Amino acid sequence: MNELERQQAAYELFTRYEGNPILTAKDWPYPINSVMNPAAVKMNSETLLLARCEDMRGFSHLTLARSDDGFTNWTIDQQPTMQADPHSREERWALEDSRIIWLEEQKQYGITYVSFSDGGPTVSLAITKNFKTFARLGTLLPPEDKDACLFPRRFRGRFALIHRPIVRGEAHMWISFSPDLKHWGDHRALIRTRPGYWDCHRVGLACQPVETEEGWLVFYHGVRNTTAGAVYRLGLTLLDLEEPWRVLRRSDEWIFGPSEIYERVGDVGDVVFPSGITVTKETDTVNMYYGAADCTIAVASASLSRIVEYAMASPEVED
Ligand code: BMA
Repeated sequence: MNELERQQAAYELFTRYEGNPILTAKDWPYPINSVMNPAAVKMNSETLLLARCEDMRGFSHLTLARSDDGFTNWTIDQQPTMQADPHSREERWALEDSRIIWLEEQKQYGITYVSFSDGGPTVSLAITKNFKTFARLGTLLPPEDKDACLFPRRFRGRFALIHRPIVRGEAHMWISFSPDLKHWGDHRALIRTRPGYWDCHRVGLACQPVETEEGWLVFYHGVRNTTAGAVYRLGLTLLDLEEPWRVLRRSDEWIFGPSEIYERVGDVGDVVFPSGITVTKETDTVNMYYGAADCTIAVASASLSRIVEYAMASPEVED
């Protein structure tokens, strides 16, 4: 692929579902202002979304929606599935933006989410087998931190976590390691903002990492601040399969950005915020779920092999 072919491929990777947005506040069984930024996973043959809902105080909680085909006929929990505990300093204000990964060793799903603590946003972990009962394991790292997800298994004996701390006012993606999912260290900057680019002001993990033969596909959101506000778009990286702290490839261009009216206009306009992806290897398809303009949830689909092909055609990253 030459550069122009690669840009064309980036533009064509994802196709929006014609029924977008698939979930809005009006679909909810109880009053909310908006719904956005869902974690996504397939359990048995069902698609589960753990959506962030903002109530009319401006506080968020997480609620589960399920569908057989991942596009229509959503069954939504009648009340919040995971609420912030107002008596806990750790999650005083809200629960936001979760990601889900299947933990192979624990044989449970690991849910990393933002808990808005007294001291600012931070990353917490809960585990569940069934999305009905949840064991909350507490915060993983100090504030200010967001956009986190575990990998499904250990690397050289240690679990790995991608997250996005704010350090010296800068928002880069980091990777940290733990022997027990509780004590974290060996923190390393993984993916940085790029001066001049569409992702020059902030980057953060989008969906949970996707394992392929070529490496881990890690989608991330990139932000550019403009005179009209921040624009949130999606980029792609490929991490080494055995050593995920090594970034092999990174897309030059964004691969998905706000263009439809429901992505451009809302509580926060010009935002696409993918946070969950489901993969069906038999049909070579992925469904990517995203918050649109901090108001609704939408979905776009792509061919997994074309994403990998595009990632392999993207520039190599120097250490
Ligand atoms: C980020 C997060 C997301 C939100 C996005 C756009 O910082 O707070 O939840 O969707 O901003 O407003």
